[in-house]
Amino acid sequence: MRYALSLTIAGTLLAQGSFALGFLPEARNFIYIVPDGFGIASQSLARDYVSLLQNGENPKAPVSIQLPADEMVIGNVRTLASDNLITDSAASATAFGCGVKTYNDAIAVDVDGKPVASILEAAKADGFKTGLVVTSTINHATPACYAAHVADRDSYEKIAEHEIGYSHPLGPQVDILLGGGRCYFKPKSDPTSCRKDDIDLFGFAKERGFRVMQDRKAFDELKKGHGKAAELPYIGLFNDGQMMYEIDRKQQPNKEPSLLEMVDTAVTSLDRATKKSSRGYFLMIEASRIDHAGHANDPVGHLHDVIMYNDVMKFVRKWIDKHPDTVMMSAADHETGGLTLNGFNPLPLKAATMTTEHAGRLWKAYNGTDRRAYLKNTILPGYGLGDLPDAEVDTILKNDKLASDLSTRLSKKAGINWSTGGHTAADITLYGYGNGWRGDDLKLNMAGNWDNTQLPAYIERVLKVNIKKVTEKLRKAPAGWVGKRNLSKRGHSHEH
Ligand SMILES: *[C@@H]1O[C@H](CO)[C@@H](O)[C@H](O)[C@H]1NC(C)=O
Ligand SMILES: *[C@@H]1O[C@H](CO)[C@@H](O)[C@H](O)[C@H]1NC(C)=O
Ligand SMILES: CC(=O)N[C@H]1CO[C@H](CO)[C@@H](O)[C@@H]1O
Ligand SMILES: [Zn+2]
Repeated sequence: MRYALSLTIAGTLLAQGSFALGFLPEARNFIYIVPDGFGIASQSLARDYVSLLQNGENPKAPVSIQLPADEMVIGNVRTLASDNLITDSAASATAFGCGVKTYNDAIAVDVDGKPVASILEAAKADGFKTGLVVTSTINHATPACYAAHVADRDSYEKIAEHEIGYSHPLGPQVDILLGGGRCYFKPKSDPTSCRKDDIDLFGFAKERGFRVMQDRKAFDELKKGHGKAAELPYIGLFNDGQMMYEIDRKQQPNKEPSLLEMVDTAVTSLDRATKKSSRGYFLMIEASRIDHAGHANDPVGHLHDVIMYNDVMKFVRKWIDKHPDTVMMSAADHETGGLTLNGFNPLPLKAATMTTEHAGRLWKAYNGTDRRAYLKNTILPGYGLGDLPDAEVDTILKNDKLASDLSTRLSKKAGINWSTGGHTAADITLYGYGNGWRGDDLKLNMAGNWDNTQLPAYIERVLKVNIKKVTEKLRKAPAGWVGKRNLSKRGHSHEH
C-alpha cells in the first residue's frame, strides 16, 4: 500500500509533541461502519426521496442535495470472494475485517480453514477497548468475523460462544456487544432459546463481569453511556432474532433502541472507559438490515435503514470533530438486490409506514373473521397501497404470498426494479472521515479503488496494531475449534 509518510510525520509531530515517532498510534480510536448490502443506487434512492420531501415533492423539478455519507466519499471497493465473483457477507467481512481473501461462508478463516485474526482482535491484544454494534443478530456473518472463527457461517451457536469469549482461545475480545440474537445466549431449557445445548452464555457473561441487558429498559439505564451502568464490559441483545427495521421500530420505540442510540451510547462508554489509558478503542458498527430489505426486494425497509445509516454517519462525523483523535472508514460488504432506478419516482414510498416484514407479522397474527377487510383497510394502506382496485385486493388474498405481492406492487409504483433476491458483484463506495491532518492523511492514502482485503492495513497503521501477530497466537490453539466447512453449500452461498 502507498502511504504518504511526510504528511503523517508532520501531523504526528504536531499532534504528539515530544513523543518519539513511530510508537504511539496516529489516532487513539477507529470506527468502522458497514452498511450491509448497500449499493450506489441505495444512496440515490434515499437522497432523492429526502430531497423531494424537502423541496416541494415535484419529481419534474428535482433539487440536487447531499446526504451525510455523500460528503465523505473517498473511493470504491472490489468485493469478490476467493471462490465466487459474488461475495457473501462472511467472505467479505473476513476480507475487510482480517485482510484475507477467502471463500463464501468463511467466518475469519482462510481458504484452508485456518483462523485469521481480525483488526478488532489485534486492537484488543494491544490494550484497546472494543465494540460491535449491529442491527442483525450479533452472531450474523459481519460481526462474527471480528470475534469468532468458524468454517461455516451457519454455526450460529458456536459463533455466539466465541464472541462472548466462552470458547475463544484468547478469551473475551469484545467489551461492548449490542444487537439482536438473544436466543443464542440462553440454554435450551429456556423456552425462548434457540440453542440445542444447555450452555448459558448470558450466565457466562455475568461471571466474566459483563452487564447483561435483554430489553430497552435495561439499555436506558446506561443513560446514553454516561451512567454507572455503562461501565465496560456489557452485552445488550434486544430481540431473539434480527432487530426491527427502523421504520417498524419507530412505531414502538420503547421496545428496542435505534442504531443511532446504540452508537451514541457505545462511543460515549468507550470514550469514558479509555480516558486514562494510553490506548483508545476500535468499534465496528453495522447497519445490518439494509441487506435484508434488499433480499426481500422491499423498498420501504431499504430506504429507511439507508436513511438511518446516513444519520449514523452524520453523528459519527460530529463526534469526530469533538474527538479528533478518532478516524472513521465505512464501506458496504457488497450490493444486494441489483437495485436499479429506471422509471424512478420515490414519492409513492411516502405513504408506507411499515415494511413487508411487519405486514407479514400482522397478517400472521390476525385472528378476526374478515381477512379481506383487514387486508384492504390495514395492511395495504400501511404499505402505501391503499388505492389498489378491488380486483387486486382479491388477487393478493388468493395468492397467499403477501410480502412479495406487496413489494412488487410498491416497487413498480415507485419505478424501482430489483434484478435479484441475492447479492451482486457491483463495486461499492468507500467513505471515511478524520478531522484536520488525520482527515488529509486518510484521503491521501485511501482515495482510489481497492480490493476489500486492503482496507484493514490502513487501520493497522493508524492504531499501530498487528493482525498477523494475533493470527499466530490463534493458530497455537489446539486444532478443531473452528469446526467444519459445509461443502454441500458450495455455489449457493451468495444468498445472505
Ligand atoms: C386475537 O388477537 C388479539 C389482538 O392481537 C388478541 O388480543 C387476542 O387475544 C387474540 N384472540 C385469540 C382468540 O387468539
Ligand atoms: C449443509 O448445507 C446443506 C445445504 O444448505 C444443508 O441442507 C445441511 O443441513 C448442512 N449441513 C450441516 C451439517 O449444517
Ligand atoms: C423486470 C421488471 O420488474 N421490470 C420493471 C422495471 O420497472 C419498469 C418501470 O416501472 C417496469 O415497467 C418494468 O416492468
Ligand atoms: Zn445478504
